[in-house]
Amino acid sequence: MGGPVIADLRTVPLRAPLRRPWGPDVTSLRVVAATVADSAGGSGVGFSWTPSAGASAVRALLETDVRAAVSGLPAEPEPVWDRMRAALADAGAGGVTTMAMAAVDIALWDLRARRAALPLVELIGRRRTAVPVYGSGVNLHCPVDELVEQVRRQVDAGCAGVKIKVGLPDLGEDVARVAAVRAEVGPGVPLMIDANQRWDLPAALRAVRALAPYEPHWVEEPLPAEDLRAHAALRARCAVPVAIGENLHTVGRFAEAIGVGACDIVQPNVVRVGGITPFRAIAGLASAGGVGFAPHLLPDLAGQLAMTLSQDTWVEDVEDADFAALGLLAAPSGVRVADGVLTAHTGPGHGLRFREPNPEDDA
Ligand code: SMN
Ligand code: MG
Repeated sequence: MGGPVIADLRTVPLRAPLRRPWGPDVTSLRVVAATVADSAGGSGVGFSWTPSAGASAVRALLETDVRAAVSGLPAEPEPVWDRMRAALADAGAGGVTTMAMAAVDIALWDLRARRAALPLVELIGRRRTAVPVYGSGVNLHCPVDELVEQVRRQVDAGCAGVKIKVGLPDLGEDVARVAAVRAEVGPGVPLMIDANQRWDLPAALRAVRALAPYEPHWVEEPLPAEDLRAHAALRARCAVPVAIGENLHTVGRFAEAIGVGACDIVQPNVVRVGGITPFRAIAGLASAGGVGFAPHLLPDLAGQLAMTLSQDTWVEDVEDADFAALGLLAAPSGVRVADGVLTAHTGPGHGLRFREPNPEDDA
């Protein structure tokens, strides 16, 4: 007799308005919550997530191809992940496919931990009691005084570092903003700059040279994410560490990025890469390849996983954008950010239970 098999997959769309919009076109975040039930009466909760495109496509994939592919399989994340990858291959190796796969993978890890009556962190193996948090913001559109106020709040709250957006059309304006933030936080606080792919190689070289005097801890996504060679060329010609990964979608692409020397730090997003199973594989690659590891967003889950990794890391916290602050949870998860560190004392599983949907969620 084998173990329990997957008996049911249900999905629910949720929409969370942002108290501080991330831009004119990003006023709410979308989550697709998924519940996987097994043949032994167990269940687990997973989710997909996106700030803009993809939620409807992800839900459609889950409701059609993914459900058909996983029904009746052993309710274990690793074999199910392989099966999902094969079943979705014609739709592409990563992107909406991995975003959909993540919902099932996360649900199966939750289910495994609940079956064992253990918090997910304990099931995987806790290596630390807390992880530091850095303050982040989607703030390229914010006037400089608001930007400075934001990083001040974050430093006052104990954040271990701060990250701001750069990549304005006028490099002089970027320099003035980074200078103002560095002056506000002082020399000792790690200050990261994130260009969200806005430069080409000559522009990145110019910008990084102009911003280097403010000692950025890293420059994030200086170039189009798919151009790993250009990142390697930039790294060869500038001293500021390069961080990429929020727009890489597969373990293979992370291996390639590390292999060609595209970055100093990798930043997988646990949803975009396909869930906990590949996220942990990428952490292993980073560790073996001697590059840093800093999860992209989703501190509610990435923070729990960070506690189980061999390498030290920190997690990214955007003001008002954790699941509790977004009003997405039915009950407190046990994940908490206070005094600049994230702690997790959840019940069995990852502790994330989503609220019921309402009519606005489907709009
Ligand atoms: C970012 C990307 C996507 C959504 C929010 C924020 C940003 C980051 O690039 O690194 O935080
Ligand atoms: Mg980024």
